[in-house]
Amino acid sequence: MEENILKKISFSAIQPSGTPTLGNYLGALKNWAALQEEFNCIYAIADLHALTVRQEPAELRKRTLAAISLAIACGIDPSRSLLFVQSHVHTHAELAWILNCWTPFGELSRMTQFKDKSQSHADNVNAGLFDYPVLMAADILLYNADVVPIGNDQKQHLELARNIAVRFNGIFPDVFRVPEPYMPKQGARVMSLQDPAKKMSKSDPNPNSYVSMLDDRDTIVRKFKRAVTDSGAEVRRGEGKDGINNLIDIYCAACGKTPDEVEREFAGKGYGDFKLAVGEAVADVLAPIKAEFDRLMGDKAYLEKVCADGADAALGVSSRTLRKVYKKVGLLQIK
Ligand code: AQP
Repeated sequence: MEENILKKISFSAIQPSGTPTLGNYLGALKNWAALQEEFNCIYAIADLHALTVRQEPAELRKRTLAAISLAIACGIDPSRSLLFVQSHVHTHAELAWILNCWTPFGELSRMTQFKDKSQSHADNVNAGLFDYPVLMAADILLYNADVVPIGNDQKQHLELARNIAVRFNGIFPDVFRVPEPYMPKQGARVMSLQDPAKKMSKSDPNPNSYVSMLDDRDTIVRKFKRAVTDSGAEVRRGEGKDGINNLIDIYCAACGKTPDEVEREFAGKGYGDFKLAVGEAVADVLAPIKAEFDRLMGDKAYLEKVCADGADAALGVSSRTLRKVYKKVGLLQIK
């Protein structure tokens, strides 16, 4: 990683729990590449987090390498940013354990993602699912991140990470830097195409609810055609029009237009025309990324070298923080 001491540090991660969606792209990956101008960026593929819901082992391995490839295809430059797989860097799980001992049970019980996922995975409400935000806090705090670019859905988890850092610093001064959230202006929360009250998620069992970043043009256009809207006809934002509001947001993020411009552009046209335009705009954005992804997946040796170099560098940085924490909390140090 090319570190510029004048730049602040940004940390983000994505779980290889499915193929990243348009939501992951507009809420995260798209901004990650741009952030490299302003920050020293650290990007992790959070495979340990993915284990909090059941994964098919061979699939998880494939998706982890694919996530590295997709991150690079979106413009993350491994010679400029730190890009690695979370389980390759043992300090993450180790710091998470220490932070567990400074995180009240009650605070974790309030996390809405835990409540939601406990319902959607009622047959497997495991301790890791409950502890997910503490591992996320460890990810961030290990690297002294100043900012964490996140979608709206991760705001509560980041607040928890900040609380953990402040509480820990209150007992052991100056150990952690307290991170700030960094929210994109557009596309911060992309909703499901089948239930626009729910966010778009890569692990949604209904593939029509999300656009995968690797879907082909016809599939993308078809999914938008089938997107659930209301019984109205005018392309206008409004109360009770979650589906159309979501499509307008997506179109704005894909084309760089404002909602007012979009409403003017589609004045007098119906939902059908609009859905087609959104589908085509999204397909245009994703096509070059998919082409680069396919090229990179053909060069496994390169992807594995990126992982190995990233893990080495991440271990170097994060070990310094972990050693400091171990010393502060009273774990015996030997040479
Ligand atoms: N629908 C979304 N809109 C905007 N941003 C989103 N993000 C996720 N979904 C949306 C942002 O993507 C980044 C990586 O997310 P993640 O993979 O770590 O976990 P997640 O938020 O739980 O994403 P998914 O797709 O919903 O995964 P599953 O289905 O496995 O739970 C984060 O910055 C997130 O805000």
